[in-house]
Order: sequence, then C-alpha cells, then structure tokens
Amino acid sequence: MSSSPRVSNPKPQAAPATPNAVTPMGWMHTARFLTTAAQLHHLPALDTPEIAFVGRSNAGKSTCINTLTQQKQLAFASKKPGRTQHINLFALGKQGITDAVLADLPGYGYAAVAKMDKLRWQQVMANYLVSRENLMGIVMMCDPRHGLTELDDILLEVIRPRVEQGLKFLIILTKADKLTRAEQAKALSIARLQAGGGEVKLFSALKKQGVDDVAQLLWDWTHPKDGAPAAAPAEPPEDEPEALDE
Ligand SMILES: Nc1nc2c(ncn2[C@@H]2O[C@H](COP(=O)(O)OP(=O)(O)OP(=O)(O)O)[C@@H](O)[C@H]2O)c(=O)[nH]1
Ligand SMILES: [Mg+2]
Repeated sequence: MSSSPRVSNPKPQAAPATPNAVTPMGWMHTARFLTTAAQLHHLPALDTPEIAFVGRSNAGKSTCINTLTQQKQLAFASKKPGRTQHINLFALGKQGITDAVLADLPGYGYAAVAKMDKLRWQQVMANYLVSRENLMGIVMMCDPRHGLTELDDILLEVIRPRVEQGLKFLIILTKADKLTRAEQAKALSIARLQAGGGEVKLFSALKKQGVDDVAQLLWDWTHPKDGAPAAAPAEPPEDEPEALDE
C-alpha cells in the first residue's frame, strides 16, 4: 500500500463534558461520503479506525448503513442484488473531525454476476479484509431466513486470524421484521453458536429494530475507554490473495 497517500487525521477529540452532546446515534448521523474505489490500491490509507459491512448480496448492508446514519441514499440500496459494486467509505465524526470510517462492501454469492467479475471481487474483498491496516471491526450481515451460508463460513475463515488478534466482530441478523418473535429467538441462538464468541444482534431497517444497539456497539468499538489501539494488526497485501470460492 506504499503507493497510496497516507491521510493523517487529527486524533479523535475527547468527548465534551455535557452528557448528551455526543450520543452514538448523533455520531452516526454525522456520516458523510468519503470515497469509492473499485480496487484496494485505490483506497486511501487512513489512520482512522474502519468498520467493514460484509455479507451476501441483498442481505441488507447498504440499507443498514442508511438506517444507522438516518440518510436515505448515503449507500446505494436496491431490490436488485449486486447493487454495490465498489468499496464505499463513509466518514463519521462531529465537527467534521473523522474519528471512524464505515466501509460498504459489495455482496458475494450473487449468481448472475459473470464468473470473472466474481473472482475479481472475491480477491479484492479477501485482500481488503486481510490487509487493510486500519480495519478494526467487521459487521457481517446475514439474512436469518437463509442462515450463515458456505460463503459466509469461508469469509469467517479468512478473517479468523485477525479476529484472534483482536479485530471486533458482529453478526447482524437482518430483516428481522420477516420473522416471528419465536423465529427471531431461534435465529439468535443458532447464530450465537456460529459466531464463536462474537456479538450477534437482530436488526430491522423497516421496524428500526436494533438500531440503537448497533450504534452503541460501533461507538464502543471505536471509542475504547481504556485507550487501547482500535485496529488489529494486518498482514502485508499479497499479490495473489486467497479467493472466496463458491
Ligand atoms: N423487510 C426488510 N427489507 C430489507 C431490510 N433491509 C434491507 N431490506 C431490503 O433488502 C434489499 C437489499 O438491500 P440492500 O441494502 O441493497 O442489500 P445489500 O446487502 O447492500 O446488497 P448488495 O449491494 O447487492 O450486496 C432491498 O430491497 C431492501 O429494501 C429490512 O430490515 N427489512
Ligand atoms: Mg449494497
């Protein structure tokens, strides 16, 4: 990544003394578009902690980002799978001072994408997840009606070494409005078993379920009370990253 300019951001400011001046939801609403890139080396190298939204195509990643940030079209959401085709970065932080970045990634597993395009994307994504230095957390979006799929499991394997080194990890069970209460409870306990100690939350963009919880968690990740470093160590980028198989 030495070819990319390193963008140094000012250190996050200490929270103001007034308790309500910065809330996780208020912080989320400061989201603004930062940049978009079709390839990893086109992304600027950042010092700011970054949280990536990953998951199958159509799982609801872009909608989740729009719901959390309360902006209708910050990320492009669509009924048609494969809507997001770039890595899109959004900056968060009060008074224009960026203290975290959200990354909306293209979904995987969408059958109607040409094989070469699929392979290219899987490589870009695997390389991003393994080598993005400021990546400090991953939110995996999963439609509980389908559960974690084989591709989700492969992705979990790709990131496992970084999770073991401290990368934060959350599974969001999306479209919870499509499940009954009993189905929600069942999906939650199954996903908790699969998450290997990671957090799992139910979420519905339609019903605004889980919005506060997720905002609070992402805030806690990026504003650690003990001042510990936010990002987990990354591997140097490889020329031939491991592709995610179908
Ligand atoms: N009922 C319901 N529909 C949802 C919810 N979240 C997303 N959707 C719908 O699911 C479809 C896909 O949403 P997107 O946010 O574009 O999904 P994505 O994961 O970003 O998809 P890709 O960009 O293709 O990877 C859209 O029609 C959304 O309206 C939800 O919480 N409830
Ligand atoms: Mg999307």
